[in-house]
Amino acid sequence: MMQLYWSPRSRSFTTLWLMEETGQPYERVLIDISTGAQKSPDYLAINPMGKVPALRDGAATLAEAAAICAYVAERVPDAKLAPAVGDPDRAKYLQWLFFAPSCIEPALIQVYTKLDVPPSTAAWGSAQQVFDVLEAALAKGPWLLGDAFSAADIAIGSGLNYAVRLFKMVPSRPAFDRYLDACAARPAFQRAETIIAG
Ligand SMILES: N[C@@H](CCC(=O)N[C@@H](CS)C(=O)NCC(=O)O)C(=O)O
Repeated sequence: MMQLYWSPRSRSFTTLWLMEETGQPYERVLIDISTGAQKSPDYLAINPMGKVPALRDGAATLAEAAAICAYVAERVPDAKLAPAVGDPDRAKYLQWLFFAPSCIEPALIQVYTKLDVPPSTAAWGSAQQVFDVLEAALAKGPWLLGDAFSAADIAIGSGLNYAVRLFKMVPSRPAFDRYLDACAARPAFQRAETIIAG
């Protein structure tokens, strides 16, 4: 059984939602970041960044929420969380999966710190551009890949929910509201919300 290392009220939410979507049993291992448990030698051996979430699957361990999304989507193919290799939709699936940590995360840090970086230098362009591009991608819906929900929606939906609804760092837009309502209506999302509350 896979083990998910997590902490309440943290970015572990993405991976809790993911594991709940698989419908498979998994074990939650509490690493309470308010106690510093994430800096213990045992945990640093799993994630040298000393951050949650992380995952153990037998002899394999990995960290980084988006990587865990990719890993679990492949590990539990019956959950249909990723287009198969060779399916043209897999291209956009990978693009949006990487967009979450590569563009949404730094865009939010930019909003938070008011960091002034030329858009041509910043890997994410600008926060404005990131959310404009996301709005266009979500215009049709219901999901990033159209009718098929995927692990990319878990990575992007978690980030957007954090930015728009939990921390109100980014003003909502009609496409964001529709998408976040659809995410929040998923039973797995709701179970993850209960777990993350601690
Ligand atoms: N890049 C990581 C970020 C994980 C992260 O920022 N985790 C925070 C909680 S939200 C953490 O563990 N902080 C504790 C610390 O740094 O001591 C991911 O996407 O999984």
